[in-house]
Formats: sequence, C-alpha cells, structure tokens
Amino acid sequence: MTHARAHPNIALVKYWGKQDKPGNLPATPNLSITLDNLATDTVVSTHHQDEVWLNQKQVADQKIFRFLEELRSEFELAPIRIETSNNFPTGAGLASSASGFAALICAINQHADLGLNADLMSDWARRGSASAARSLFGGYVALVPPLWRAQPIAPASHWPLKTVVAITNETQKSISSSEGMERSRLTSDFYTPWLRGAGDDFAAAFDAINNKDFAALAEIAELSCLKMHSVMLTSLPTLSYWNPATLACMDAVRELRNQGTPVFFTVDAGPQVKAVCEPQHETRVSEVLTQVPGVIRTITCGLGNAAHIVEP
Ligand code: 2P0
Repeated sequence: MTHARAHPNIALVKYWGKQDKPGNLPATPNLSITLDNLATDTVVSTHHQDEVWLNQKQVADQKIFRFLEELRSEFELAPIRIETSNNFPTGAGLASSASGFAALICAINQHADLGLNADLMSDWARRGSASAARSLFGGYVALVPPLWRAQPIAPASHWPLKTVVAITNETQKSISSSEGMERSRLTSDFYTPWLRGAGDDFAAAFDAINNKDFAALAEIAELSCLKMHSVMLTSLPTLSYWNPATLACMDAVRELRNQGTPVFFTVDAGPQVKAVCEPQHETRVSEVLTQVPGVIRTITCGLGNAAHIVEP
C-alpha cells in the first residue's frame, strides 16, 4: 500500500486550449503557484481488478482508466485499487484533477517501482490532466515547451505569497475543462488572439516573480485570467463559470486594491475566487471576502510543496 499527497495549483498565466496532437499538450506556456492547505491524498494497493474510490465512493472515472491503459502500454502494472480523497470541493474549479493526477502518478511510481524521476512523473501527470504536471512541484512552477514537463521556477521561500480562496459554490461543474477548452478552440473568435498573447503574458509573469514585483504580477495575472474568461464567454455555446458572488468577490478585490491593499484575483473553470496577496495582508483580505454576499467560506493557503510519498 502506497500513500501519496499532492496539492492543487492555481495558474497565474492560464492554460486553456490544447495542441492538436497526442500527449495532452497545452497550446500555450503557463505558470502556477502550488497551494499548501488544499490536498489530495491517494492510496494505491494491489487488487484483483482496477478500482477507483473517490471521497469514499466507488467511481468509474474514464480519465483514470484511460491513464492506466496508457501507463500499461509502457510499464508492467498489475491491477490496482486507487483510493483518493480531497480535503476541498472536487471538480469545482479548485484544480482537483491537478492534485489528483499528480498524487496518482507519484503513488503508482512508488507502488509499482516504475523508477520515474520528478520530470518524468510530471510528463505522465500531464497526460492525465495538463495542469497536474505543475503539481509535481512546489512553489512557482512553469509548464513550457519543448518538453511540456513542468519546471520549478522559484521555491516558496523566494516570495511566500498567500492565497485566500473564496468558495461561492461547492457543486461539481457540468462541463469539464477538457470539453470546455475544446469548445473554445473550435468556436471562440477570441481563441487565436488568446494564443498569440500567451508568450508575452508568460514572460511578464516570469519576470515579475523573479523581481518580486507585486504590481506587475497582479496586472498580468488578472489580465491572463480575464482573457481566458473572455475566450470562455465567447465560445458557442457560451462557457460561463461565474455566479453573482464570483463577480462580487472580484469587485471586492479591486476595491481593496484601490484602497491601498496589494491583492489580485484569479478565477479558474469554476465560480471560486482566489485572492493573492503578501502575508501581511492575508487577514484583511480574508475578512473582506468572508463578508461578500454568497461566499460560503474562505480558505487561506500558503505556497505548497511538491507531490510526495507519505510514509506510514
Ligand atoms: C489552468 N485550468 O491553467 C487552467 C485554468 C482551468 C482554468 O488547467 O484537459 O483539468 O485535463 O488537461 O488540466 C484545467 O484543465 O485539463 C486547467 P485537461 P485540466 O489551471
């Protein structure tokens, strides 16, 4: 029995769209921070058949079954039982598939003695879910060509930013990210401009992180988020992941910033808002977001570490 843990990550420069070739390759470079207080715990054990249990319920997760099939095309892997659980809402825009596939490959690697290093685990995690490639690493992480294996670009200690996650709805989204981004690729007029701008956005965020330039990072992260949501909204049929509380949280973050608190928001394929700030502002940001109508609760996270094995 092998137990692995991985943390979700949130993209500051977003991935939304795939290359039209095998390997589940993002169409654009993207960059994230790994979060410490949210986690997926995955236990893998030998079994007479493959089984997947998610949050104590057996599920027929086709993405995981396809992933196992792909792994078996390269490795000997006997049937396994996978028990995975998240300490945060699943499938609701909080990157549960990122931490999920990162924890899964980490556990299988140890359980079946595949001999993969972190680079190769990142490669495999990406095939399961591209954002999962980034959760193999802690701190600030980039997923870039040509190999599309994630690379740590700065450790958490470089710039220990905090993220206040405002939960506005805990239900699972109806359209998966994979389906949504394919719809955007095929139908949004904004998709091509989105691809064209991504390299510059990535470079600007990379520099801002290197220089610990909060204002520059805030500008580019909000822009990347809003461009991605513009692509989503202009897809046919439209992809709208926001609810009134999402918008109210975004306004609250802008208002805080206008009043002098350095903070920025980012929103993924779901209605939760993540507000990123320096540690001294975390309490104020959390107080303000908790009071926004429609916010169920907030969770404050620091920067998390890499996916790892949890020793018994
Ligand atoms: C990201 N998202 O960069 C973006 C922002 C959602 C919005 O990566 O198809 O679950 O499994 O590779 O990784 C969510 O997409 O998609 C995602 P697949 P994934 O974090």
